[in-house]
Amino acid sequence: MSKAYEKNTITEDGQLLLKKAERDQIETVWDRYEAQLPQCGYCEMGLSCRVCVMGPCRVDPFGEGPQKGVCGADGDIIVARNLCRMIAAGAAAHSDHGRDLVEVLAEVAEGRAPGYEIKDMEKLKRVAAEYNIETEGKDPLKIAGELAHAMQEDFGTRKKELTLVKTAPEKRQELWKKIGVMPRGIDREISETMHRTHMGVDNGWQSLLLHGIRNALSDGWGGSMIATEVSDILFGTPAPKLTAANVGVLKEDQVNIVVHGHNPVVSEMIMLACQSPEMLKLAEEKGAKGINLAGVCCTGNELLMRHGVPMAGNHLVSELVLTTGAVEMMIVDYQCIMPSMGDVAACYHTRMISTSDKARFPGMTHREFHPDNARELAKELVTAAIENFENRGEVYIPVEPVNAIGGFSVETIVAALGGTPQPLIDAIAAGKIRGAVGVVGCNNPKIKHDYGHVTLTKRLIENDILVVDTGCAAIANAKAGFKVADAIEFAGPGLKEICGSLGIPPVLHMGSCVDNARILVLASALAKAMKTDISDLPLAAAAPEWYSEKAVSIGVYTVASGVYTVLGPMPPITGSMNVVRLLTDGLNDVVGAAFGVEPDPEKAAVLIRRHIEEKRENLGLPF
Ligand code: SF4
Ligand code: MSK
Repeated sequence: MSKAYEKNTITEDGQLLLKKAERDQIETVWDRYEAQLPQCGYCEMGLSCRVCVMGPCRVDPFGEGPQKGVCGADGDIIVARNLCRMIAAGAAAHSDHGRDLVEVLAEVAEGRAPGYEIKDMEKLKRVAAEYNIETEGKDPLKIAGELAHAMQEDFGTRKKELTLVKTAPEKRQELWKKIGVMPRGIDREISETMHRTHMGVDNGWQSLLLHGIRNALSDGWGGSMIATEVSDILFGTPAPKLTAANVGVLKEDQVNIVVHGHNPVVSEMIMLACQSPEMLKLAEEKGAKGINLAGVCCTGNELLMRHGVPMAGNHLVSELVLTTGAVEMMIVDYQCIMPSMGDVAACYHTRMISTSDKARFPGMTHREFHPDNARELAKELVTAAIENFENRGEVYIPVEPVNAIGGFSVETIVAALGGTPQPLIDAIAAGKIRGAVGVVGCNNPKIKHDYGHVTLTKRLIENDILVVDTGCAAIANAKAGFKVADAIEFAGPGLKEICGSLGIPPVLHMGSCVDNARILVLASALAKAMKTDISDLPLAAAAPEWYSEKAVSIGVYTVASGVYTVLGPMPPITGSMNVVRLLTDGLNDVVGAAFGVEPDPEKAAVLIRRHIEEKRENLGLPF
C-alpha cells in the first residue's frame, strides 16, 4: 500500500478505496484539504471577525498590526463571540433535529403520519411523567399529543428552566442556578447567543462564554435529549443487536441502498420499505439476491442501534463508499453530508436523493419527506433504487466486514447490570474498572482518519477504563473490532473480568450524536446512586477527531455537566489567552471540569488516565 494512502487513514477499506478514487479521478475531502493549505492563521486562532460590514476585521496575534476591529472589539471579544456562535449553530442543529421528531410525534397523535407509531409505550409514559402529564388510564395517542405539546413548550421562551434538566443530579442543578446558566427555552438560548454576539451588545468575554454554556446546556439537556427520547418512543429503545461495519457490508449481489445524515424519521421508513415483500420480489425480478440497507454517519447509527443495520463507514469515507460502484441509491437527510457527494455519485450509477425541506445539495434529486407522505415516498425511492441495479458498472468491495454489537441504551446497560447501576459502581469502587470515558465525535482530515478514536480507545480499555461511544467515533471503534464480546482480549484484567462476566464488549455503542444525551443520563444515574455530583466521578470524555459546530456544543455541555473533556483538534480560540485559560483551567472553579486539547491520542490517553486516578483518589478509592 502506498504511503500516501496510509497517511490519510488507518482503515484498510479507506486506503484501498482512496487508491480506487485516484484511479477514477475522484476528488476527495483529503485532496480539497491539501488544496486549502496553508489555512488562514487568523481564522485558526479565532481572531478574524465578519460579524458586521464595517469589517471584516482581524487582530494581529503578534502585536504588530491592528489590535482591535473597526468597532473596537479586541482579541478576547472576537474569540469569545466566534466560539459562542459555533455553540449556537451546533445547538441549533441538534435541537432542530429534536423538533422534527416532536413534530412527527404530534402528527402520530393526530393520526396523520401513516407508517409511524408509538413503539415504546413504557418510555412514552416515563417521559410523559417527567413532563407531569397524567398517564393513568389514558389513551397512548392522547399522551403522545400532550407530550409533543409540552416538549414544544421547551423550545419557546415561557419557562424558567427546561423540563429534562431536572434529571441531572441536584447538586449540578443548584450549581447551574447559582452561576446563572440554567437553560430556559432551547430556541431562546440560541437566539440570545445571536443577539449577544451582534456588534455592540455583549462585549464581556466572560459573560459571553457563560451564556455559551447556558446555550450548550439547552442542547445537551434539551434539544438532544428530546431527540433521543422521542426517537426511542417512536422507533423503540435500543437493545443489543449484532451488526457489522466497514465498506464490506455492501453486497455485490444485492441492491445496495445507503442512508446518510442524522434523522431516523426518513431512514426508518426506508428500512421498512426495504423489508417489504413487494420490494424484495421486485429486487429478485431485477436479478438481485435482496435489498441491502447500510448506513453512513448518524442516521446509520440510529438504525444500527435499533435494528442492527450495518454501517458502511463514517464521515470521512462517505465519498469513498460511492467509489465502490455498488451503491444504487444514497438517501440523505441533513448534517455532515458533504456538498461534494453529488459530484462523486455522478461518476458512477448511484442515484442521490435529498429528503429534508431544509437541506439541498448539488447533484441530488430532491424528494421531500413529510410524516404524511413518508411511507409512500420510501417505497417509490426503493423501487427506483431497485430499477437502478441493472445500470451498475464495475463493482469494487475490497474488504470483509467486521462484526460488532450495537444498541447499548442506558436502559439496556442498567438491565445488563441486573436492574441497577450498583454493580458498575462496585466494580469502579473495587478498582476493577478504573473509570469510564465517552469517546465521541467526528472525523477531520487534520487527524489521520480513525487513528485518534481507535488509538485512544485501545489505550483506555487496556488500562481498565470502560469506553462508551457515539457518532463517527463509534463507527471507527466498530471497524477496529472493539465491539464484539471477544474484544475483552484488548482490555486490562479488571475490565476483562467484568465485561466477560456480563458478556458485553469493553466498548459500548451508545448511538448517534444526539445520543450523547444518553451518556449524560448514565453519568447522572451514577452520580445519583453515589449521592454525589457528576464532577466527582472518575469520568472523562474525548472528541479525538472532531470537526463540527455540533461537537463544540457537545464539548461545552459535557464540561458544564462536570466531565473533563479532551479535544483532538484545537478549537479556534488561541487568539485569546484569556479564553484559553478559562476553558482549560478556570472552568474547574466554575463548573468543576475543564477542557484539555491534545491531538496525539497516546498523550490524550495519559491525560485522561491521570484525571481518572485523581478523581479516584479524591473519592478515597484504591489505586
Ligand atoms: Fe469588525 Fe467589529 Fe464588525 Fe467584527 S463586529 S467585523 S470586529 S467592526
Ligand atoms: S455524524 S457530527 S461527523 S460524529 Fe453525527 Fe459524525 Fe460528527 Fe457528523
